[in-house]
Amino acid sequence: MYHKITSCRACGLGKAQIPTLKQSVAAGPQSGDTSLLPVFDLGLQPLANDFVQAGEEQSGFAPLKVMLCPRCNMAQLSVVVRPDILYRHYSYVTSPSQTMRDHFQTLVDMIPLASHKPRLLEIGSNDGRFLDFLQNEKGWQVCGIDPAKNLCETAHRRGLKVYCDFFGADAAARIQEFEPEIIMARHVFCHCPDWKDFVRGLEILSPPETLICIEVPYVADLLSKGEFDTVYHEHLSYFSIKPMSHLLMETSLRLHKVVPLSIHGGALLVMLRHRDSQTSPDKSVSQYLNAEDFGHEAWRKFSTDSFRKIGALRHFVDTAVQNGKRVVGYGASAKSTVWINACGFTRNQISFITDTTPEKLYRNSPGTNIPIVDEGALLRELPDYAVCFAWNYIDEILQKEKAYLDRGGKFIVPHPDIKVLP
Ligand code: DWN
Repeated sequence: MYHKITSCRACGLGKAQIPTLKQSVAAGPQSGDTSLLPVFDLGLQPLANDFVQAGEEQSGFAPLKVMLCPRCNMAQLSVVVRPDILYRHYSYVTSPSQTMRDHFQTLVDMIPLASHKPRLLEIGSNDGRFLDFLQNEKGWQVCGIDPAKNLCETAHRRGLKVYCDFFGADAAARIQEFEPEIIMARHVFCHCPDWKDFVRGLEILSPPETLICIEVPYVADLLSKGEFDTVYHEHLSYFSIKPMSHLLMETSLRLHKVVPLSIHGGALLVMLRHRDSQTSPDKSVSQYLNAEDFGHEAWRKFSTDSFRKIGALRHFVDTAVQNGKRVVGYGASAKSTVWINACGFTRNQISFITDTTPEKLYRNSPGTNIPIVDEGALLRELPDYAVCFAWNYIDEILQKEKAYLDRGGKFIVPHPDIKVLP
C-alpha cells in the first residue's frame, strides 16, 4: 500500500549519487548528516479521504510522520501511499463556496495575459470547477488533467476537455498539442511523489514564454499557525522556496515570482518561467529565499503545540459530553480525519459530521464509526456544539448557519486555538 522514503525529493540527499558541485554550493554549509530527520509523528493513521460505508473495508492505515532534510530544509512524509489508492476515485471536490469563487477571481487578476483568449492547462483539474469558471465566465480556452475517473466524468459533463491521468513527462507529451500559454497546478504539486518527473512534464509543455503557476500550501503558514491537520498522506511535501530552487537547479525552469494567498489556511502562488524568458524574475523570489528558515527548531515547537491542541480539543469535547451536551462535526474535510483520529473520537463523542459533498454522504469518517450526514441535520438535530472542521471557510459558514446560532447552537473552531462562537 505504501513505500518508505529514504532520500529528499528536492535536493536528493540520501540518494546514492553525490550531489553536483553546483548543488552543494547552493546548499550552503552542511551538517554532515546524510539521513532525513523525524520531526512530527502522528503514528498509524487512516487515509484522510477514505470515506467508506459501514461494514465496507478501509483502504488501510499508514504511518503519518514528517521528515526534515538537514541539507535543504525540505519537509516530507516518511512514506508514499500508492497514488492510485488515493486518487483514482477521489471524494474531495473543489468547493462551490463564495470564498473559492473569490479566490478564482484573485488568481485571474494575478495572471499577466499575453492574449485575449489565453490557453490554460490545469493540472489536477478536479471536477472542473475552475476550468468551467475560466471557460464560461472569462472566455478562456482551457484543458485539464486529473487522475480521478469520477471527477473527470463530472468535468466532461460540464463540457470540458480533460485527460484522465496523473501528470508527468509521459502525460505532458500527450497534451502537447494543446500548446498552453499558462499552466496552473492548484494544490497538487505537494501531492506528487516524483517532483523530477512533474517538472520534466512542465518543461515539455513550456516554450520560453509559458507561465507556470503552482498554488501550494506554504510551510510557513503550517508552522506559524500550527495547521497540523493539513498533515496527511495526500500531502507528501511541506513546501518552501529553498528546496524548490534546488529542484529547479538542473532544469530549464526558474522561479519567477512568489505571491502569498489566503486560501486553505495560507498558500503561495509560485510562478515559474523558462530560463530563456524575456521577462525578468521578480524581487519576491530573493525576498522569500532570504527570509526562509524552517529548520529543526521550528518543527520541534510545531510538534509540541500540535499535541497541546489535540489535548485541548479532546478535553473540551469529553467535558461537554460528560455534562450531557451533544457535539457534532461540521465539514468532513480531510482535516477532520486528522483531528478525529488524533483525538481518538468515536460516535460516543461526535454524533455525526455534516457535509455538502454527495461522495462523502452516508459513509463513515475514515478510521471511525462517525457517520457523515447532510448539512440540514444541524437544524433538524440542533446539537449543542458543532466542531467546525472546515475552519478555512468559517466566516462564510457563520453567515450561512445563522439559524443554528440564533437557536442557541455554538461552533467550536479548533484552529488556530480552540474557540467557541458566538
Ligand atoms: O489539498 C487538498 C485541499 C486543497 O483540499 C486536498 N488534499 C484535500 C482538500 O482538503 P480538505 O478536505 O481539508 O478541504 P476543504 O475544502 O477545507 O474541505 C471542506 C469540507 O467541508 C468539504 O468536504 C466541504 C465541506 N463544507 C461543508 O460541508 N459546508 C464546506 C463548506 C464551506 C460548507 O459550508
